Amino acid sequence: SRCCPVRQGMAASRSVCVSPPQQGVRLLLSGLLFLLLLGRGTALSPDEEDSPFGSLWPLPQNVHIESELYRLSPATFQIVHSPWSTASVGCSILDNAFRRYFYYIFGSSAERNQLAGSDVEELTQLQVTITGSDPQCNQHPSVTSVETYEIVVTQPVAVLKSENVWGALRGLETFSQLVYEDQYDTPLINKTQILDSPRFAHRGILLDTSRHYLPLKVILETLEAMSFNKFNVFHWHIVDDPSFPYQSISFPELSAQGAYHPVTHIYTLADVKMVIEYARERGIRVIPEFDTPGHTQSWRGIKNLLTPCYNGEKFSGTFGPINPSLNTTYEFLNQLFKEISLVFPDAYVHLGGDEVNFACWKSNPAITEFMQKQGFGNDYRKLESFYIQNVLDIVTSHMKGYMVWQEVFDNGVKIKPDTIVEVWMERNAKAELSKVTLAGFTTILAAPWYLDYISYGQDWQKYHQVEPLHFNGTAAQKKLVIGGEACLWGEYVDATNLASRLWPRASAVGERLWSTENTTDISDAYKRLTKHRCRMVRRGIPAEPLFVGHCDHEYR
Ligand code: CP6
Repeated sequence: SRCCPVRQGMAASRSVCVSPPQQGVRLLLSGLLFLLLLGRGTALSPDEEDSPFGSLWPLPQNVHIESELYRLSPATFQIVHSPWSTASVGCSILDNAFRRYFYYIFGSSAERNQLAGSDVEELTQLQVTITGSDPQCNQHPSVTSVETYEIVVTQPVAVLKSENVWGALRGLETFSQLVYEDQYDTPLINKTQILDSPRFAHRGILLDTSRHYLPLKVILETLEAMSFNKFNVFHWHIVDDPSFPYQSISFPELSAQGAYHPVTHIYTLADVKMVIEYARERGIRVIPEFDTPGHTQSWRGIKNLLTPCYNGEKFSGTFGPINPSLNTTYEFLNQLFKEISLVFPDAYVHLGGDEVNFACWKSNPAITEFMQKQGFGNDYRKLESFYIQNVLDIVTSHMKGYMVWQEVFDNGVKIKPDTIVEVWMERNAKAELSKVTLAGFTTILAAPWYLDYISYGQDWQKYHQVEPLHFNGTAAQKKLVIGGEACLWGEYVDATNLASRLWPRASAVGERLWSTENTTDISDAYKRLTKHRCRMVRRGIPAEPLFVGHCDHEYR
């Protein structure tokens, strides 16, 4: 059956607050509504398959949907700055978002005649009010950005209020999700009140552009899809062993020798700036990861940077992690991170530090000698710590904060108190969260959300059911968990399958990180996510299906 006012109207027939009602009450109410709708001459029966929350995803923290309906006409509807807003035309981040969301709300139906619904009152405007003295139109989002917003949909104008542009962007997405179409394609919206803010401040997606080069278009599409799911961090695992696509200004030989192709498979400064601006316009931070000292095989363009590995007495012909024993290593890293600090505006860079293989370091006589001189004995973790501490000092000197993978903490490296430790190992992840937060570090969780791991069936449910704060710790410890990331490592992903592998499975992570802890009704989530997935498809993201079925838009 097609999307019609009965389905959503039924769903919205009562005041809906965040916990779904009892089945009995629900049946009674839908029965009553059925009669009511029959009275209005609508011939379709109520459909139990809709969520009371329609297609909202992630579920806002406080939602109140009423039965009263308004229609929207693409010919007259406007998204505008309210006269009381501290922002106005010229705040390009909002002007552009208004245009984008107008298009998402009406799509191609903007051309069509609106035949039906003349008995329904019209909603003519969405007025957006920024209340803060600084709307932050020209700023970049940060970990402390306020994303709270409030929506009141009532006749004749709807109002969206937020302190600054970041909340407004989230609210525009939610508003667009409230609009649906009846059987005559008339856009409708229920009388609604929403007060919403994220549960976690850091809601990230990791893309890996080293295992496969991802064309700019794919990255931008991902950022767009992230905004549909209220993600706010793009963790750009930009380089790794297989390739080095970042074109450095200071060290062009890195991509010249390390990229899959020195011209076509690189990200130029202009490309990087475009990614950052496209992300900013959607309230998304870009955190680049330059993973060292391991995962650096592609950095071969720099002479004497990687450790030569030995076979007994002689050079084996292969190279290992970055050589931590040479001064030239740190001179190079200082130059590189100076550039990175200027190119990427976010307050944080990710320094990796994961999976360092000590075998090559162990084989190299010069490293052995350095170990003796430093008094490290046989403990290569001390050598790793020495290296990482140098890198941390370099990055600090360029006024950046840093994120690291959990091994850096596990190996006892001295890290600044505001370091963010990313927990990625599935085994003992809860114990790790306890340990990291007990030591007072801020942390984000990635371990349960490795989306490159695929299996038969609806694994999104497993991602949705994760509770990031279910670990042993005090309230103060739990406060240190600022969010999480869905990781899409690139071994088996390129432009051909990225979108369908990521969406809507990452949407489950998006809801876990945005909505309340008790947003756990999996059958309600299924209904909303099915529609949300169809909406992503309609908006051009080839998100894979959850299960058998069809999308309403397939008929149009
Ligand atoms: N690449 C880098 C990877 C992984 C990590 N770092 C990884 C390891 C194990 C799994 C998934 C990904 N491919 N640089 C670890 C953070 Cl299961």
